[in-house]
Amino acid sequence: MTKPVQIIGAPVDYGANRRGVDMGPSAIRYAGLADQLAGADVTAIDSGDLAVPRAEERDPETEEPAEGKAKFLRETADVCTRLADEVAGAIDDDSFPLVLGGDHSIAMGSLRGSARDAEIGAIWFDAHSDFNTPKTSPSGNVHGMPLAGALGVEDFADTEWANAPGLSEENVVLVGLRSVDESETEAIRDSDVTTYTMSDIDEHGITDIVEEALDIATDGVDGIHVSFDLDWLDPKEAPGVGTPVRGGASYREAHSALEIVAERDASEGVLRSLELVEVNPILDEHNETAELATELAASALGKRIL
Ligand code: 5AB
Ligand code: MN
Ligand code: MN
Ligand code: MN
Repeated sequence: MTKPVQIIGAPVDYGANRRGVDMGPSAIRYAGLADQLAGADVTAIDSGDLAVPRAEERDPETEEPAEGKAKFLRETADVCTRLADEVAGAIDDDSFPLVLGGDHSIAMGSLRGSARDAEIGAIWFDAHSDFNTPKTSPSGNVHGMPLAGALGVEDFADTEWANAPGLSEENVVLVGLRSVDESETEAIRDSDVTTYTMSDIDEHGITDIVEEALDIATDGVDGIHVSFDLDWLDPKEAPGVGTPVRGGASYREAHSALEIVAERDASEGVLRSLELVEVNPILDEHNETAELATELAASALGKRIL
């Protein structure tokens, strides 16, 4: 990455069922993010964390918005709006936004910011498809909805904060799926997003799949956002996540995927923004998931061994 990288922490846990994911940005910094980025020859500026009021600060009398079952939707909208401004501001300053979560609900802010004044694509590395809406969600947790939100599916279509008008389904690719709700399956089939399951990775190998994902995501757009949920990895590699699912990507597959992204970026300048989400240090073992996140950031931003 030749641009200076601007680190933006989003210590949000409104979207997840489990407390602790709000400490993700601290854990990732503590695990040595600055050193890892320096090792990748990246110039990094840490702009600190967004101010995120604690869930407990909310007036318990406050009613949830009428849009159905979605917990903390109003608070999520507020943070995502501010995050979108930060991300768009970094891009305007000719830096590269690296967003640290926090739960995955923040992706609506990242994507909306990245898509401001631009057509973008997205690659979504995740065990889950995050394609629920307040009407279909089995849990009411907004971290299961951000892709539907950013694409303006159903209730999200008219929001001034969730959908990213510069992002089209044709340029969205989900990689490594292994846990998709029934309601999500229908919505995905009705959409123009491209999906690769873990079985596709078994069959074709991670390198071919990611090359293909890059072809699709970058086709005819100004650049891409990479959204990386740490639960994409197998829980043996990344235990510090709130919704682990067995049978995930291996340590090497995860690095390999992001190394291929970095290579494509080096030759074609395709990468516009990156986020690493769902690191929960309370559920982690010796901060190893946070440490993995720092290494993966370095791989995505072009770290070379030789
Ligand atoms: B994550 C589930 N589909 O909607 C839901 O970690 C899980 O951001 C969502 O991918 C997992 O609650 C959200 C069952
Ligand atoms: Mn996710
Ligand atoms: Mn997930
Ligand atoms: Mn196949």
